[in-house]
Amino acid sequence: MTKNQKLLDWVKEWAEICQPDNVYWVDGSEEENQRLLNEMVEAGSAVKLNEEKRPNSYYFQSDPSDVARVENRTFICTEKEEDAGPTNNWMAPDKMKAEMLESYKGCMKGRTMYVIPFSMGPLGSDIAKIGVEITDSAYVVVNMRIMTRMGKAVLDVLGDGDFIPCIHTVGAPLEPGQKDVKWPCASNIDDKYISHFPETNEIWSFGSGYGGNALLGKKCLALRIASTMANREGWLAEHMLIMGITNPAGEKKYIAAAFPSACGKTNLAMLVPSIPGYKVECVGDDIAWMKFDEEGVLRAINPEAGFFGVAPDTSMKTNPNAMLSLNENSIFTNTGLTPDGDIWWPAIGWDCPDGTITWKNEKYTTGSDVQIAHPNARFTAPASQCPVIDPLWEDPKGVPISAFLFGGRRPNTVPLVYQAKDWNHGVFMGSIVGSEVTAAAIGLKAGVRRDPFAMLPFMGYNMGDYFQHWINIGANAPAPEKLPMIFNVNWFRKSDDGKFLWPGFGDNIRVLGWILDRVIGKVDAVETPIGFIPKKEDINIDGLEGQAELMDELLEVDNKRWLDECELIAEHQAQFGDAFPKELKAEYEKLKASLK
Ligand code: OXD
Ligand code: MN
Repeated sequence: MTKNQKLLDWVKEWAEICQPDNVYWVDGSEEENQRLLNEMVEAGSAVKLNEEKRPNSYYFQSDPSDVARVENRTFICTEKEEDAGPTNNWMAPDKMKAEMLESYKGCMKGRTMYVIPFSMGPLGSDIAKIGVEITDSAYVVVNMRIMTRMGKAVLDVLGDGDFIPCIHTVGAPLEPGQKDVKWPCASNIDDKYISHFPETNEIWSFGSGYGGNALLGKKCLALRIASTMANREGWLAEHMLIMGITNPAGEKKYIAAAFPSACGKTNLAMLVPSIPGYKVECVGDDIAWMKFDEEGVLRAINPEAGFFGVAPDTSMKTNPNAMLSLNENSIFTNTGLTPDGDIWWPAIGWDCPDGTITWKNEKYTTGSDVQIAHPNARFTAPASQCPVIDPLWEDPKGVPISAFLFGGRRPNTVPLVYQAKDWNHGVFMGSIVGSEVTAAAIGLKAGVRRDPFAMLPFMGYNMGDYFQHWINIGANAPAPEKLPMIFNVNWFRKSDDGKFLWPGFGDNIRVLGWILDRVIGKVDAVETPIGFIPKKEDINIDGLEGQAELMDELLEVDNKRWLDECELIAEHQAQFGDAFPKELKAEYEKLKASLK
């Protein structure tokens, strides 16, 4: 086990509070994994999938009240409210802890308390961080085994060093003799809490067993807590994919890209290029931690070890490499379960078999009107199974980043691609990332939902201070000429009659190819008020029928529309008050002036 006294004391303290029937230290072995999975199958909370079709894979259905991250119950608890900023739910740490401790008392009665030591990042990397999650969910244990490096090896690396304590419970104690349900959780939304204490690096989660609410290494540690550590220590913890791109001349560069949820980040991270000669390799699909090395190069690691991807719409057409990653050793949650023991979701690429069991455990008969998979149904798959995983994806030094990409879903105004004029301008571009939403989709006013740097749900501190942190990273860069170039892309621009102007998916390599050419210094670009856009002839559209006629509209920068956009940007900036960096205000003024 461990001789780490802080860890031993902490586990003892929480065992006394939560009162589990027993405490079990997870070793991370395959034997242990099989035992836990078998126990869940026997208890009726998991189904083993057909061994011939999907070896060593398991199926789960959550409680219908516990299906996604609960943003309205996610809290940043700092002494001063302004340190959480205007975009987070805030509560004072003492008040939150007092309230939650009442709930934690006896919350694991009748259950096992699992202690999971885990590393975010390759074991021993000096960018990696060690956490320990206490949980009463075996589902969490088997998912953490895919998503992180976990178990005994982590304790060996930890020694008597420091760790980030993460407490999780499903919040459903069992009375003596009480039979467990398939997916225990707190049934009332107000009883769920996902609380972060960035000043003391602690995570307390109560009441949910699903995804980012429960697998605490991911959004809670690797983004919310890590973003505050990165701010203090001068590095970057970002909601970004990392990919390597090789061009036909054999030149390879790595880029990191941030997009709000539902913009195809996992698809882009492992894209299959539609034009010959290019190669894409995936380092990570969700999170990037980045630090300067001794030469002043910004290097990135993927802190995760697996993909926790949205299943619906994933298919051999939209993302063959994701589909191939989940052929075996995977976990599926809230998809459909077919009569022959496999999984199904909408747009998977074949018809749903008659008799499929839905995520709500109903039976589907052909033509019936039931929801087969929840829209946020997920697969958990080892990254090592991705056919295009990058050879350096576990390199403890990380990979050198040459470019950052931002983007969102913008049916108008924003061109297919444009490049920032310099670092601060690029930070400005990141700060205005957003996607168009329809009123129906989220029950709010239709318009652009700003999601700066795609970090809105994942910020551990004041977003205005975060913008300043990005400005400072540029200002203090050890070798400014080696800073990544910054780009914005928009795959989703539409014509006035509502048709997409760009094919997307594998054809996005055509835009990435231009970005690579800019990074290498192969092509010039056209300066516009918003930044540099490609010369039309520099984007390869060979073989795309009818595309040539669309390029002017796709790359158009309409000053009038951008002046309207400036009004919206001003509204967005106003919420940050004094925390808003003067450098970004200056970028805004420059943009406005150049549009007139
Ligand atoms: C995710 C998200 O689950 O960004 O990765 O919502
Ligand atoms: Mn994400």
